[in-house]
Amino acid sequence: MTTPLSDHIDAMLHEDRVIAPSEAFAAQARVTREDYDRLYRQSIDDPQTFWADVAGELEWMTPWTQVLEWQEPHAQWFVGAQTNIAHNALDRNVARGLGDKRAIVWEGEDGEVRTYTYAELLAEVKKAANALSGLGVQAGDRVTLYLPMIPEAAIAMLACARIGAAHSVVFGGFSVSALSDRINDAQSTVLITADGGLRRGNLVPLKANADEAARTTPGLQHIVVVNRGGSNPPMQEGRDVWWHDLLAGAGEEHDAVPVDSEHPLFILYTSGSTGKPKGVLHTTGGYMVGTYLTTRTVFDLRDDDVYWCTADVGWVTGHSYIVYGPLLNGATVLMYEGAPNQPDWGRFWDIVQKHRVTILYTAPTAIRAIMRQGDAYPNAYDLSSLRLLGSVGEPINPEAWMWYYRVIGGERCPVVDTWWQTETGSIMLTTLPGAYPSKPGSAGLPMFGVDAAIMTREGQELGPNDGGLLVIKKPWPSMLRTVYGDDARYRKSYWGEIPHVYFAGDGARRDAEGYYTVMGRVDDVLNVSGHRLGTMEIESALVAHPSVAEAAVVGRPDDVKGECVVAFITPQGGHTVDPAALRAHVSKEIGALARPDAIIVAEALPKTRSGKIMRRFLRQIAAGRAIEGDTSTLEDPSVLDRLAATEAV
Ligand code: 6R9
Repeated sequence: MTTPLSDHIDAMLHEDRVIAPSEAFAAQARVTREDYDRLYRQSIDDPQTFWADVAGELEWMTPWTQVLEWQEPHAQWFVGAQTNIAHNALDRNVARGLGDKRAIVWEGEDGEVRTYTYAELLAEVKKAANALSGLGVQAGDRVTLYLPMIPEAAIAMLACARIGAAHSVVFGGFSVSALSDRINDAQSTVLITADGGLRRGNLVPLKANADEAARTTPGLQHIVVVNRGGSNPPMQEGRDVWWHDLLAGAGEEHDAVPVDSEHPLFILYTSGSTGKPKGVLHTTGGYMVGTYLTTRTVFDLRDDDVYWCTADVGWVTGHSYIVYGPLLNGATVLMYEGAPNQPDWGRFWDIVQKHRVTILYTAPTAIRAIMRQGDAYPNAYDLSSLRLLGSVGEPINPEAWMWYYRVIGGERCPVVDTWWQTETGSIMLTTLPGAYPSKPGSAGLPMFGVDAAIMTREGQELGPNDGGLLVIKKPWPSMLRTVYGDDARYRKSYWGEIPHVYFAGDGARRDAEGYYTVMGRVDDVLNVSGHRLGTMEIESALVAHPSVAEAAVVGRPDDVKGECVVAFITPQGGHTVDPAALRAHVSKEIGALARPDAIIVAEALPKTRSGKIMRRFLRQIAAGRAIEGDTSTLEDPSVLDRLAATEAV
């Protein structure tokens, strides 16, 4: 926990532009400034009434007896109530007349388009629910999903929710060992995957990875395979079954299983500051209410919107803002399978034009990558359907914000920068469009029910413009409930760092008007292209290679990825280091996203006399900066000069 606040801080502190929403937008906004002020106050002063009102818009099979039961650090929301989130997302919307409305419009990387209405999606989910039950999956069980961005990913998630099984979605870019670890940690008996997913014209071999992972997952009994690529992978008799065969044989009738409000909905693994990823556990009722409300208000959602979130369902943004939040609201969700530059960097704008997308929610890394290619790509398309833009995953630098606003939004669309985390389940900080003006680079104001503050490590609350640690002082409905199988880690990581508050792990400051600017992680977690990676995970992968004795991984600011991975290693005696082999090894251990951009091979790493590696100095060296700070605690300060003089490979 020694990382200084990120280098973005300077640029952001000097940013003072304020962009007000257009009068046209403000006039029709779902939440006006007065609404926000009043509702925010109520949500903090009288959360029970505020949340009961929101929850009342959804269907519950049994009502709650109490809105919140808080025994720090454990919350129960809508105590005693029973509901089902898939029922609320599908049956409820069909019942209120949305059966023929498009729920999912999917575009494959190869240009294929498939559409599901709410009635069609419900029918598929019912069959999938019956199919999973047929494989012996019961309420309370876990099912692992390792899928590309295809409609079956959403169908499988909703089918799990419908029968009360928790899904654990593993991002398709993760490696065999990452998949196997997650299957074992969740003790899943069923894995749903595909033969492959299309990425830059290639079929990512998901089934082959699943087969390899299954060698080290003794509890796994079934692998269900969606035929995405027509590639005919080997199928193991008795264990593997095609998704389409399974669904063809499944019954069409299915009533959603009422589950307790606190029944587990999903586990999603995310990197922390220690080696092993944390299985963040979310439960049903509070998560449902949180994603429902935030999708509606943050995106100012309307009946005729075509809403596109470019995230992958393997990340929390895909869970909350591709699947649950938008479908609970009866929205039309666009889902895209592939890469943003396939066949070229105009792909996003081609999709916006073709499907008349009205709301676009993407990540700063994508914006910066596209921005680099020049304005010609977006300018070649008709983007006039867009009315709202969103950003998520990492701090957005003011330049990228302005470009997004100007070139993509035509200075017509508000940009909502949304800060939240896997753990928070739904958006926590943002400037509601139409209610308040945006300040580029600053996420903005707290969402309803979010009692945020900036504190010192000692728990002292800081005033305007002081940089410190972002904390949340009160429980909120969509908060994580625990770390799956490791409640001690939950208590320690989130409620044990600073007494009696939720510690987000981010550095931030708040200005005099209450706008929060989030600077980045203050722990040993990197944010590479909006994806969280633990430096210790990468270090363990590196030292597992025979040629590596010691490894220290740090982040380096990167114009496109936000941050990239720099690895300092010392070789194992008698071995020479092959950088290509090391990168391939990290890819195999974790996934391509964790591959070091630069590897610096050294004779020694900077260590204190007690043997602790001083990453602070490594970060300075990685960024090409002069060494700052007290080097006298180092065992051998001359190591720093030698490292700075070493070329990366
Ligand atoms: C939703 C998501 C969470 C971490 C978080 C922070 C960073 C996300 C941000 C942002 C600044 C924003 N982060 N959104 N930083 N401004 N708008 O990304 O979840 O993958 O768990 O990452 O991402 O550092 O702590 P997750």
